[in-house]
Amino acid sequence: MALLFGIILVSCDPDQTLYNPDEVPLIDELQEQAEEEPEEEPEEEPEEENSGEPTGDLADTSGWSIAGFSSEEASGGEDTGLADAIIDGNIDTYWHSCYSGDCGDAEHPHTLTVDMGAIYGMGGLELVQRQSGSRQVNEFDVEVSLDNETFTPVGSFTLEDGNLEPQAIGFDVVSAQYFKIIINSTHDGDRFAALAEVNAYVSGNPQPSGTLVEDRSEWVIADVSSEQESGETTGLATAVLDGDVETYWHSCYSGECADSAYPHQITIDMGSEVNLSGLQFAQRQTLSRAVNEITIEISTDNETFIAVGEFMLEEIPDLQAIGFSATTARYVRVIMNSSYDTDRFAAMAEINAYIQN
Ligand SMILES: [Ca+2]
Ligand SMILES: [Ca+2]
Repeated sequence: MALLFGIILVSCDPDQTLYNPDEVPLIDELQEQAEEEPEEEPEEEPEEENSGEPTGDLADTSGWSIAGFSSEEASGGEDTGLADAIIDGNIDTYWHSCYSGDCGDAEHPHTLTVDMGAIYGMGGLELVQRQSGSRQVNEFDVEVSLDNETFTPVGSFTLEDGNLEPQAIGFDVVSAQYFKIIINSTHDGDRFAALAEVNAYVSGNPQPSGTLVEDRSEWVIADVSSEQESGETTGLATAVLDGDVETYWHSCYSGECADSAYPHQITIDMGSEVNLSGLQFAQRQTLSRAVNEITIEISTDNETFIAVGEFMLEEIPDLQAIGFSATTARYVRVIMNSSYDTDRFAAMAEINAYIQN
């Protein structure tokens, strides 16, 4: 607090500058000063309260990408200066608005658009200021979109000056795949801005973009941990591909495989590579042996599998979808980690996929 109080005192005094001559400025600050016009001291404005508490939990950002930005600093003088530094999970790397080259005159508003890869129920953001305390974001707007074309405003917010901890903002839950941060001012009153990290508060399973596969006739079961060959309708893994929610795969409970237990898994061969953006599930319609926690993995060769995320299926008979960042895949493996009844058996009526063209 003492440091913050000191900074405010200095910035209010027109006879002093923000830069302490006893300190050696950072290289990028020297570059910024060299290119900027002298500015009047910014007026002190009362801090606005953020609108409310966020709803949901912080998202898994591993499938995220940058969908757009107004400018970024690519000179290498920043660590890294590029827009994708805000989603790399490292608070010491940051995006910086451009101050060199053709874009060197970039000024507010600065924008950053993030593609979350799937459609989330989004109820807030967590943002981290640049850790040096320079170019701290002050006022910003947030807009969201399903297609990266039509954006809807969700609110105007502020970040605290000199608070290097994650700062949360909340808004009414909205469906979004993309969110845009529009930075309107920084606390130093200058035209530059920087931001170290951003994450979103989300709730529920992400929903897929793209379209549901209509024809699964070329699909086959590539592997299954166990299946029940008698006594079920039908019990075999192929039942998840027959288009009938009344037929279902059931983990083995008789014969030599009768001790099969979690984790269970089904691996589907979709016959050719697709741009896979999600899966659709139907639990066994009686909800007996309903599956709870799952891990989804994908592969192009049925040998090397990449996890796209861990999810929880709902205990409902309705069709339910899970979306993730679209990725090329021919094989998809659903690893079932637990059941709602906590017993060792599992059942599943249908598995289908969403793909993007
Ligand atoms: Ca970062
Ligand atoms: Ca079926």
